[in-house]
This record gives sequence, structure tokens and C-alpha cells, in this order.
Amino acid sequence: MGVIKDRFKAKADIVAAEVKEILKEHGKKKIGEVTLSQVYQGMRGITGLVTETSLLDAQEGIRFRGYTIPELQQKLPKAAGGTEPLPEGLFYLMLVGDLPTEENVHHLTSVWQRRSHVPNYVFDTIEALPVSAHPMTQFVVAIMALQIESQFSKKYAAGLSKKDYWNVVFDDSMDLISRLPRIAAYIYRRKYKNGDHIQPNGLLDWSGNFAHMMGYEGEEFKELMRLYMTIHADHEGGNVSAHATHLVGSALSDPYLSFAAGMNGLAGPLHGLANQEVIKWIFEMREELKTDLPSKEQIGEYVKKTLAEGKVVPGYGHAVLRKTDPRFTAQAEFAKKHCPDDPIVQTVWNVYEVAPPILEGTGKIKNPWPNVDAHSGSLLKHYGLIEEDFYTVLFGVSRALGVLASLCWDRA
Ligand code: AMX
Repeated sequence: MGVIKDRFKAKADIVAAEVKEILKEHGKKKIGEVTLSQVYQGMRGITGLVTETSLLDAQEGIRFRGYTIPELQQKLPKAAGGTEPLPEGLFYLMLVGDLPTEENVHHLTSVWQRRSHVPNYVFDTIEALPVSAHPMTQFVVAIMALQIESQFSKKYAAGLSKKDYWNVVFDDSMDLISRLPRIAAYIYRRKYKNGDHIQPNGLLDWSGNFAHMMGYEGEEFKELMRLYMTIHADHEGGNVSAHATHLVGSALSDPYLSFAAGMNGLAGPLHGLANQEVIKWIFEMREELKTDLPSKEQIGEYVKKTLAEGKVVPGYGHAVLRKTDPRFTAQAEFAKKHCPDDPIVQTVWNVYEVAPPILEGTGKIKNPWPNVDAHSGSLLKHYGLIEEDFYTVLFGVSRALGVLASLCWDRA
């Protein structure tokens, strides 16, 4: 751990000095005007915060430290025999600011393996909830139980110098990221597999081990998890989960408290729960139309019906993006390679052809194009992870990488 922590601190010290200099020189510079409607619409379009880890362009989509998703797929280290990036590499990039070597990534994998022990009382806390509780509720409760482990809160209570905040926030963030797959897999096996739990495999990477603990051993599914964990990790600072983690962290709430706040936001249907909503919407459509593969005409009618009922078409629209989400495209490419004939995948592609002009025709929806959630469920269903109310937990495990890397930057 020492190496990555030292490298992070060295980078953060340079940036802190630069920021100090910029503020001294240009601190009074005006960067925009604010209209009344922006204030009433939740600070829409106001540049109000800095996020170091990623940048979201309305036309182009997300860049992580300057790299697009296809670039990351090319440049980040992969698992042996794999073609998708290891999310350990993305975390290193977001944290340190440089592309990692294979060695850096293997180092992170083994650090996270070493720190992944989850105390029994966390499992007991999960067990105290009815099994019917939504997986996101179980996830947040487990994170809150794990907060007892926070080094930051213990050291702060004992008297911690401001200069050392970053150091303990860093340790807490690493511990939390290491433990999340075990917690999420426990919830999955508890809720859907009669509590038949699977022990971690210390030889696997973070996502591969997560897939294994959920009960999915296929190499293709593990590759999907590596891609999934990479593309859901971060989306600049304005989205609800990132903003909530940042905001709560600003009160010096420790990383467990801050991340739990972010996860409560991710659990909302207009944010991370949309991946569950998309699949629910597709299955309700299939049931109503009594077909596994609705025609484009039928889909068009169903989109119009959804709008007429005053509901949103899940998986479409975005507060910032104004084009097809590159995270949607990355998943479509994965599906083209591995499962182009799957009827749910084909339905997702047909919705993509039919829905945007109808949404655009309403004249009020600013972005008629699909976001990340429009595609993810179809791939999970294809590999047998059929329980859609679990999908947001997968999103949450991934989102920890970006928001906790950002929290380390905030404190440093
Ligand atoms: N279906 C129907 N109506 C939609 C819509 C959609 N997919 N997207 C936007 N609209 C509506 C809004 O509800 C709003 O209606 P109103 O004026 O009657 O209140 C109007 O169009 C203008 O909204 P907007 O400025 O285009 O979007 P926004 O920034 O207010 O909201 C978002 C963005 C994502 C919440 C919205 O597009 C939406 O509800 N989409 C469906 C849910 C979804 O896919 N969420 C996931 C987003 C990605 C993520 O965070 N994981």
C-alpha cells in the first residue's frame, strides 16, 4: 500500500500547491453568470465544484483523467487472457493521475485481497433484516455496520491534525473498496440463493472474485464484470451519488458515512435504480404484448403509452449528456461480440432505434438518447444474473472507486 499512498500524496501535494497559486493569481476571476431558472432547476449547468477524477462533456461523454472509455479499454492492464480493462487500473488512474503498469494493478489487486476481511457482525446485521428488504437497503445497512471499523472516526476522536486527515481517509477508502464485493455477494446469495454462500478466491482479481462469490464462474461473465466495474465507476461530480458522497464528506463524516449517503442517492429510480427499471419496463412490455421480441412498431407504441401515462422511459435522458452515452456504446460492443442474438439485447437495440425520435418529439426532453442503464440489465440477464432488483448494488460497488478516489483528493 505504501507505494501507491506515497505516489498519491506526492501528486496531491503538487496539485495543492498549483491550486494555491491559481487562486492567488486568479481567485477573483468570474467564470459565469447564473440565471434564476438555473437556481430553480437544481443548479443546472452551473460550474460549482471541482472533480479531479473525471470530466463529463455533454457531447462526448465521460473522460477519466483525459481518457475515453475506448482508450481505457486499449490502455489499461487486463486479466490474463482477457480483453476488458481491470477496474483496479482505473482506480489507480483516478487516484494517482497516471496510467498504471501491470505491476501497479497486480499490487492493488493483492492489497485489496489482503484487506477484504468483513467482520461477522456485518453479516449478522444483514441477517437481522427481512430477506425481502431491497438489496440496496441491505447494502447501505451493511456499509453503516462496517462504519464501526472506520480509522478516521477513531483517530479524529482521539485528536487528529488537519494535515493527516487525508492519510486516514485513504486507509478507510481502501478498506471499504476491498470489502464491498464480499458484502454485495453475501446479499446476493442470501436473497436469491437460499443463503448458500461462496468463500472468496484469493487468486482472482477484484471483479473476478466478485463474480465468483456471486456464483458466476464463466470467463465471459468475469470479463463483463471487469467492464461493468470500470464504466460505472465515475461520472464527474454533479450526479447524485458523487455529489452526496462529496457533500457528506465535507462535514468530515468518514468514508463509510459518506459513501452510504452516496448509495442512498444511487438507490433512486432517476439515478442508479434506472438499470432495474429498464429491465422491468422491457419485461412488462413483453408480457403485455405476449412476445419475447416486440417489433419496432410495437415498441414505438409502448414508448408513447409510457409517456401518456406520465411516466419516464427508463434508461433515456440525462442531466448533462446530450448524445448517446459512450457507456451504452461500450456495452453494445460487448453484446455484439458475445451475444448479438439474445432477444433482450435485440430489444434494447430496437428501443434505441425507435425511442429517441419519439422522446425528441415531445419537445421538452433535452436528451432523447440512452444512458448507461439502458443496456446493462440485458447483458446481466443474458449470463443468468436475472434478479434485476440487485442491479443497482453492482452499480454501487463500482461507483465506490470514483467517489472514494475523489474523497481522498478532497481531503488531500
Ligand atoms: N422519459 C420521459 N420523460 C423524460 C425523460 C424520459 N426518459 N427524460 C426527461 N424527461 C422529462 C423530464 O421528466 C422533464 O419533464 P417535466 O418538465 O414534466 O418535469 C423534462 O423531460 C425535461 O427534463 P430534462 O431536462 O431533459 O432532464 P432532467 O435533467 O430533468 O432529468 C433524468 C434527467 C436522467 C433524471 C431524466 O432524463 C430521466 O428521468 N430519465 C429516465 C430515468 C433514467 O434513465 N435515469 C438514469 C440516468 C443515468 C444515471 O444516473 N444512472
